[in-house]
Amino acid sequence: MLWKLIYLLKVYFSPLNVFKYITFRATYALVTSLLVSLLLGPFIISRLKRLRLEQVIREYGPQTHFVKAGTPTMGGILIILSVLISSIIWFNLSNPLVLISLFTLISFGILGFLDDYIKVSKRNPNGIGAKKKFMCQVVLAFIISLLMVKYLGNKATVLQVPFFKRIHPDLGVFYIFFATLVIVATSNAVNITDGLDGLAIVPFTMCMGAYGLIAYLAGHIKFAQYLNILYVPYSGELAVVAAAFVGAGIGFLWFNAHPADVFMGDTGSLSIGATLGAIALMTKHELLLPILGGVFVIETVSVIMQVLYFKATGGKRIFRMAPIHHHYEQEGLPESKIIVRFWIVSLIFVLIGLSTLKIR
Ligand code: 57M
Repeated sequence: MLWKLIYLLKVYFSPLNVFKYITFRATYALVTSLLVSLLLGPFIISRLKRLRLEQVIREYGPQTHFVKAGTPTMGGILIILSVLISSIIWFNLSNPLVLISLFTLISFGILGFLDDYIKVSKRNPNGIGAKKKFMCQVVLAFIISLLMVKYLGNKATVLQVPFFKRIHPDLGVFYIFFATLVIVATSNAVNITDGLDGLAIVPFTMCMGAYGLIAYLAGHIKFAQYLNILYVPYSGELAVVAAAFVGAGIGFLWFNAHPADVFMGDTGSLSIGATLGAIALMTKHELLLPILGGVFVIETVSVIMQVLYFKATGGKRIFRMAPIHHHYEQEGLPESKIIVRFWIVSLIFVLIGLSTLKIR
């Protein structure tokens, strides 16, 4: 928001006119959140250590994880703070879609923080409890979905289908439930994926970068017409929001890269996942999320397959351990190799997803 004050000074210094451009503010929102996360990181990590907010490792997990015991968790605080500081300077806080994004980040961040805090401070691996956490996610996502329908206007309940420019199903009142499902599913998919150093933050950052580009195009009537995508008024400002997340994601990776100095915790995974789902919905490209976020889909499906097969066969497993990143660990692959290969797969999914903007 501070950018508006600087912009007003353009009467005295005309180059300040550049502050009104989304591309300019997105660039500096990314730079700001990146620098803030790099500067705040060591301080936050030292505070998490001093407060003994450290990860407890499950005994039945991969042996290679035992050395991780004591790694500070709840590092998602760093991601959230970096985005919020960048938002004060560069976001258009009078834009309802921007405010919905921030409400999603903060509300799911508080939920994740409470879960982490109980797990770590009370040494209770159940946290606030899976059922209670899920219900809170559903209630928050439902509220966020109601806000979206209110501010996205008459196109709110319309879906765009990748590859098919003329198919625009309108879900009507059912859109609220669909949107709630997208937000909860994305939040939990990122949460499940966050099981190796950097494994969740890089695909998330790639997806956010893609949605930043999509938001810019969908919010620009000429680009929207050229690409035959729905023009979503005011969604262009979500490009600045997405850019801030990209910067915060890269900054967090500086500390979460293998061997990680900090884990994001549910504080991070639930909040960034929910916000990714919300931005996918607000740019009206929610059906692109399973393609762009292909790694999150693979991770989640591997768990569903494992649990269903385990129950159906009375104890047999498809994978040596789910989610699938643990399967490769049990196969003997080094963690760093698994992580980088998942990043490469994520990049392929993002490029395929973005190509659908043209192939339609
Ligand atoms: C989220 N949490 C990590 C860290 C991170 C149903 C089942 C799939 C649930 C799943 C589960 O518990 N998921 C919870 C994954 C945990 O990471 C913490 O959690 C936060 C994210 N929410 O920020 O604070 C562990 O992951 C490792 N880690 C890193 N680097 C990172 O940057 O190494 C995390 C971030 C950390 C650390 O070791 O402790 C997690 O894995 O729990 N359960 C599982 O994923 C378990 N799978 C399992 O039980 N499979 C079963 C059935 C149920 C499918 C099977 O295959 O038969 C595995 N995870 C672990 N141990 N840790 C296996 C057992």
